[in-house]
Amino acid sequence: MNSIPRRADIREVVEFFHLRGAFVSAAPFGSGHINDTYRITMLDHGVEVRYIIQWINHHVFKNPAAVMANIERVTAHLHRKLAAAGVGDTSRRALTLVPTRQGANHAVDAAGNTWRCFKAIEGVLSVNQIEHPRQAYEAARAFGEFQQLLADLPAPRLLDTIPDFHHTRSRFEALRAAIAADAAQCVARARPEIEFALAREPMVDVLLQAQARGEIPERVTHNDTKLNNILLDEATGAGLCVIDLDTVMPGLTLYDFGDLCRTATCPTAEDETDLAKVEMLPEMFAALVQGYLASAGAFLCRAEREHLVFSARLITFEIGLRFLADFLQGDIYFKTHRPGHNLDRARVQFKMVASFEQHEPQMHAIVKAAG
Ligand code: ADP
Ligand code: GN1
Ligand code: MG
Repeated sequence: MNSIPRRADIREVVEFFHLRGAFVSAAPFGSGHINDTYRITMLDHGVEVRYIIQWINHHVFKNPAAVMANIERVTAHLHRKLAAAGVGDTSRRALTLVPTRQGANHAVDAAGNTWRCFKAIEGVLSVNQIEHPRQAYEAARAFGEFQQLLADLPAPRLLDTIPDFHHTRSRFEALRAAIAADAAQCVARARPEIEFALAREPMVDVLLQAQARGEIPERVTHNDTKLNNILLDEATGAGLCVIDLDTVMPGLTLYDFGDLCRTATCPTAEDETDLAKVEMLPEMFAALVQGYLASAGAFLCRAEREHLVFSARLITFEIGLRFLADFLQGDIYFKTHRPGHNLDRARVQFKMVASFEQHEPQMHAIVKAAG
C-alpha cells in the first residue's frame, strides 16, 4: 500500500536474525515500489559485514510465508547448480538467506509484519537507467542463465504467490473496472492514456492464447526483471546475481525478456516527465537479444523466439495498464512519491509501447540477425 504505518524499529528487527558482529547502522536502500529494503552494517572483529533486511508487503503478497518457501527452494537450487557447474564461491552468484535465531527463513514481528534477511553481496552495481549496451547484454545473459538454472527445479511446482501476475487480459479488465468505478475521480485527467490503452485490447490475449494452444511452455521465471534487479560486478561489469525473487513463479520466459526490454531499452527513469526523451534504444535491444540468446538460446522453443519482439511491447503495455489503473484507484498499490506519479509512470510505459510499435521491423531484423 501507498502509505504504510510506521513499522517495528529496524533495530529490533535486526535482533530476529542470526547476524555476525555488533550492530553499527541501518539505512533504507533501493527504489522498489512494493517492499521496504534496509542495508544493515555490523562490525565483526573489526570488519564491517553487511546484510539486506526486507519487509514483505503483505497487502501485495497475501501469503509471505509462501513467498519465502519459494525463495528458499530457488536459492538452494541455484547454489547447488552453480557449485555443480564448478563455481567455487557461489555466494556472489545467488542470494543467500540468513536464518532467524530460530532457524526459520523469515521472522514475523509482534504487529504481524514479515521480515527476511540476505547476505549483502559486495562490490556490485544495480543500475536504474541503462548506460551502455554491455550492461544490457550482461543483464539479459544473467536472466537467461537464471531461467536455465531453474529449468530442473525439482517438483512440486512453485507456489503462485500472486495469481495471474502477468495475465494481461486480467490486467486489462482491471483497468476497465477502474475506469468504470472512477474511485479517485481521476478519469477526466487521463483521457488520452485511457484511449491509448483501450485501443490496444487485441494485444492482451496473444501470449495467453499461444500458451493455451500449447505453443509456449510454462517455465520457472522471475517475473520482475527490471534492470535494477540484476547485480553487476563493479569491477568487471559482468552480470553476477539475480535478486528480488518475490515473484519467482511459474510463468513465461517472454514475460522476463519483455520486462527487461521495458526497462533496459529506455533511456530515462520509469517516471520521466519529459516524454520527448522517452524512446526505445535499438542498440540496447540488440544487446539484450544477444545476451539473452547467449544463455537462453539453448532451451527456447521456436514460438518463444518468434515472440521476443512482441514481448517487449506487451509487458511494457501491461505495466502501463497497472500504473494507470492504480492512478485511477487513488494510488493504492505502488508506492508513490508525488501526486500523479502513477500517471507519469503510465505515460512513460505507453510512450515506450508506441516506440516499440514504430521500431517493430527493425527489432525483427535484430532478432533475425542474432540467429
Ligand atoms: P525492491 O526492488 O523491492 O526494493 P530489491 O530486492 O530489488 O528490492 O532490493 C533493492 C536494492 O537493494 C537492489 O536494487 C540492490 O541495489 C540492493 N540489494 C538487494 N539485495 C542485495 C544483496 N543481497 N546484496 C547487495 N545489494 C542488494
Ligand atoms: C514493482 O517492487 P518492484 O519495484 O521491484 C512490481 C512489478 C512492476 C514494477 C514496476 C510485486 O516491482 O511488477 O513491474 O514495480 N512488483 C509487484 O516498476 O507488483
Ligand atoms: Mg528490485
